Amino acid sequence: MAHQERTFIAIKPDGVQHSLVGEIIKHFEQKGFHLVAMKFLQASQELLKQHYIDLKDRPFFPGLVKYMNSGPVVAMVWEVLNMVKMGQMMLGETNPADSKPGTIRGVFCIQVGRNIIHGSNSVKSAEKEISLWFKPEELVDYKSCAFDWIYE
Ligand code: IDP
Ligand code: MG
Repeated sequence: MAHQERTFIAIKPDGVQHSLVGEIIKHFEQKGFHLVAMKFLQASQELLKQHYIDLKDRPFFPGLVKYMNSGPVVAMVWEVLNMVKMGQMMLGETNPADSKPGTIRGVFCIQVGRNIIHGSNSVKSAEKEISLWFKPEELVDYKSCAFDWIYE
């Protein structure tokens, strides 16, 4: 059976303000990602500083935290085979200017500081991020009726 990995994906405040929540979720749903958890919240500065801790010494860090805290976000956990590669393919590059046209960042945004979506970039960071944003009981375990039509 195909081994699936979990990733943490967040629609950032600009994605929410541009009314792209449904559109973005549709991409993951239709591609065949398996939804495990989802919530709508305005993240605290503390949570965001933890989330982006690896970037704390970068010059854009204060602006990044302010941007991410400026409005609500949609936090999600999705499961998919080979999630790092698949996530990169779906999201595009960090800088929308370098993102291919078919990717979420390639289609819906222009600048790196307003790139509308976050996705984990390793299995380890996904685990860290999921435990930061979700309690274990918020992760739902169920079988998708489409599983055997998505995986061979
Ligand atoms: P990622 O989101 O593609 O994993 P990271 O390098 O981890 O990219 O950076 C996290 C986030 O920080 C980016 O998605 C973007 O919102 C923001 N960011 C990264 N580099 C810059 C920059 O040079 N200026 C402003 N914001 C940046
Ligand atoms: Mg990153």
